[in-house]
Amino acid sequence: MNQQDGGISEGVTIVPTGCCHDCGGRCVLRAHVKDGRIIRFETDHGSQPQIRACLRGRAYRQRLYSPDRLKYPLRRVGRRGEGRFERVSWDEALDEVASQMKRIKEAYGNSAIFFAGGSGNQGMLHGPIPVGAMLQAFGGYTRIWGVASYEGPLFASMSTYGTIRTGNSRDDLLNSKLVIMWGWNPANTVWDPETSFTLARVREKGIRMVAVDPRYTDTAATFAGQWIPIRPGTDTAMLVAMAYVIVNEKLQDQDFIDRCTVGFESFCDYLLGRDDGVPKTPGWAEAITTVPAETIAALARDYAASKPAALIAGWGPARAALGEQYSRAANVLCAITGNVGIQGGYASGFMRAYSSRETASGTHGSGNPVEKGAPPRPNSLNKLRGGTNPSSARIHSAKVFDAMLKGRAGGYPTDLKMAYVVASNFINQHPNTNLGVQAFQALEFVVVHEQFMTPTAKLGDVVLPVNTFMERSDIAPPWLGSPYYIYLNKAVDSLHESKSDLEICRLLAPRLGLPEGIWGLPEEDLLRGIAARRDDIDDFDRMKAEGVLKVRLAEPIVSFREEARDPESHPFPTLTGRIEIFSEHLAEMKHPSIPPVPGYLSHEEGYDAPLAGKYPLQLLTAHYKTRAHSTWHNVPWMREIEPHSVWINPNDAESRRVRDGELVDVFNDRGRIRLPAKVTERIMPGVVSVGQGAWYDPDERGVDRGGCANVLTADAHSPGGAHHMNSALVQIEPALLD
Ligand SMILES: Nc1nc2c(c(=O)[nH]1)N[C@H]1C(S)=C(S)[C@@H](COP(=O)(O)OP(=O)(O)OC[C@H]3O[C@@H](n4cnc5c(=O)[nH]c(N)nc54)[C@H](O)[C@@H]3O)O[C@H]1N2
Ligand SMILES: Nc1nc2c(c(=O)[nH]1)N[C@H]1C(S)=C(S)[C@@H](COP(=O)(O)OP(=O)(O)OC[C@H]3O[C@@H](n4cnc5c(=O)[nH]c(N)nc54)[C@H](O)[C@@H]3O)O[C@H]1N2
Ligand code: SF4
Ligand SMILES: [Mo]
Repeated sequence: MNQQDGGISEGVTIVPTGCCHDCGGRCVLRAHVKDGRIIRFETDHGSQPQIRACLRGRAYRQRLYSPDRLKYPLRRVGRRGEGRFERVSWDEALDEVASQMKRIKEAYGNSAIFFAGGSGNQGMLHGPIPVGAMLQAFGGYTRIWGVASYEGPLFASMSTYGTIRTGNSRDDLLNSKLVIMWGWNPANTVWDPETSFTLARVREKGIRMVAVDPRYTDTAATFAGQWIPIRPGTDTAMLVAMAYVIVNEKLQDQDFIDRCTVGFESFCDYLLGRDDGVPKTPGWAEAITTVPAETIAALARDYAASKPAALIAGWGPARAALGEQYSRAANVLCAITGNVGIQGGYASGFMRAYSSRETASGTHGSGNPVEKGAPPRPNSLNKLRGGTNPSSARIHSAKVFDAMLKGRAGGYPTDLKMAYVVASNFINQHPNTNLGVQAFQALEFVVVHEQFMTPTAKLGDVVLPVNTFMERSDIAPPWLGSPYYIYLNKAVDSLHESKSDLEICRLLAPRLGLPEGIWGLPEEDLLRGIAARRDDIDDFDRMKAEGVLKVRLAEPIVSFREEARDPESHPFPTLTGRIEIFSEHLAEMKHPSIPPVPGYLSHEEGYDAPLAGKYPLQLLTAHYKTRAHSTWHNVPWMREIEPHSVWINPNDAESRRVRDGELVDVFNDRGRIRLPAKVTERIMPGVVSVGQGAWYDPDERGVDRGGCANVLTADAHSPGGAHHMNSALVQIEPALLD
């Protein structure tokens, strides 16, 4: 492993490690360590596909060695949230946490403990994983359903295809004749490290690429030959109108439809307006989407004629009111053109391509005692294996704040009394941040494991300093589904008094009266155990030495290859064994917002809602180039590259006297944020965008000077679980000088 490399510089050891925040990647870093300090990073320059780190990973020294790292355990003094803390010893801090946990368990039962395990660390050993196991051994906890990232696409993928494994190997895009990147911006969001490189090759090969996005993204600018701006929240209308053109002009793949799908006729009834009298023509969609009817019809014809073609429906448009409908409609368009199960085609869906199989059950299991015996919640896909856990003991992540405030009286499964926060900037990253502050204020106890004093840590009663992945060892699987693992060798000792989440559990478990269990074992033994349960990690020592294991596949992945060829012998994993354009399972839900065939519906914060009279701008809260969520927010190099701002079209700016670079207020009934305006043609009129993840920082009047997007987003979700983070109506005005 730690090879000495005299060619680099005297006394430097190169440690193969990596980066594994929740950023769309998981990349190789090779740390040059001298005298116990990392002096520079390199990345993968080995065999293709290379797992090359992005700008954020390369800047990791500024995060690791930041003067703002939490250095020792802290205990709140003064009001919760005031931000005043005193330094305490680890013993004092852990005794306090253990005694509060025992008290709360005794008084209210385990379901009163809310576990906010976030996405900050994506390694398989550290972060929330050991804490979840500890809480489970302690008698259980309440947790969320409704993952902000993808609950809509997941619901759609499961209900259409019965699985989340719907992707093809990334380089299969080179076999496509047309690539439609719908609400998908991997030039910023990575979506596995080889994606941008592949898109560059696709472009070089002369394959036509189209971007459909209200913003002229870096992806559109770099790769696409055509940008189609579309009004947010209306994509379903355009997809449905494309299907109308295809069916009307008989461009569908009828053979594929007959062999592999159910419900095409019902879908045609909807398209042709047989049930509601409204044919879903391009003209109908133009009025809704602002996309010219000719553009819609041309893209439909092009997509149907350019077989194989890849329609990649990103998750951003699905992180919105009725996001499930958009994802379902995209899946159905892929299916009716027969682009499923073939090279160069794409099924869309959830889009995981590769995933290893666990050969034995993990140590952490899914036996949370609090969920035992709870019936499935309404609208869950409880008849399908592999969807979101349908337990009605869980609380949707958009409603946790409301649940904390109202409890059982508000119809929630329990009364929450404490939050155990690990690797999550919960307040900042969940909708309606101002409500979140109130909710956290109402709890009896809050403990936070963190690396920095985030807006959430500030609400802690006890804050425990955690080390980073440079200071411990771990294994990380890919973000979405490329075939590789990275092994993160510990590069330097833990800084200050910080410890890993695992070490914290090791010290806390005995205080909670729990046996040593897994926490007593050395890190490497645990990692060997994790690796041994994977059928594709055949050489642990080599992976550890090289810092990466690239799984060689016998052939590139094309999801549903067998199913599409011979659905009789290889049924799709749905209830009918076919792709479900019409879903009986959805029909049984009898929910007006879950039609059994996908369809366009308006909603309470749509462009045409009454509220738009007061708040006429549609807010997008896209994932930001220089941060992974709120992580890296406080890294100076990242701030320099792209300062935080609100994107606004010159038309909208002019009518509001907003000037480029000047401070503006973005507001609605939920709150007000203040940040500089970026006046740009790169966003369509009527739409503004605030990258998610900037740190909430309210002044004495409650104006958030940090520019946290979630001050403005609604704590709401669609019946299938989609978050509404891209469906907030707002207004903008120049900030008052003060
Ligand atoms: N740099 C960076 N990369 C990341 C992350 C990060 O925080 N920072 N986070 C990672 C994680 S955890 C996730 S889940 C993924 C998320 O990946 P995505 O969900 O794909 O990312 P977003 O940026 O939210 O959305 C993608 C695009 O959708 C567009 N969009 C939003 N609403 C609409 C709409 O109504 N219609 C259309 N057509 N387009 C719309 C946005 O303008 C944006 O360009 O990203 C991952 N990658
Ligand atoms: N408006 C809006 N909000 C969004 C989104 C959106 O598109 N729009 N996207 C959503 C999505 S897709 C996601 S996934 C969520 C992500 O939301 P979060 O999971 O809250 O992600 P982060 O904001 O990155 O916060 C992670 C925290 O973990 C800490 N951390 C890192 N490593 C460790 C570790 O090893 N141990 C511990 N204890 N802490 C660690 C970091 O310092 C950081 O503060 O945000 C969601 N929020
Ligand atoms: S932030 Fe993500 S994409 Fe960038 S280096 Fe780290 S793991 Fe890779
Ligand atoms: Mo996410």
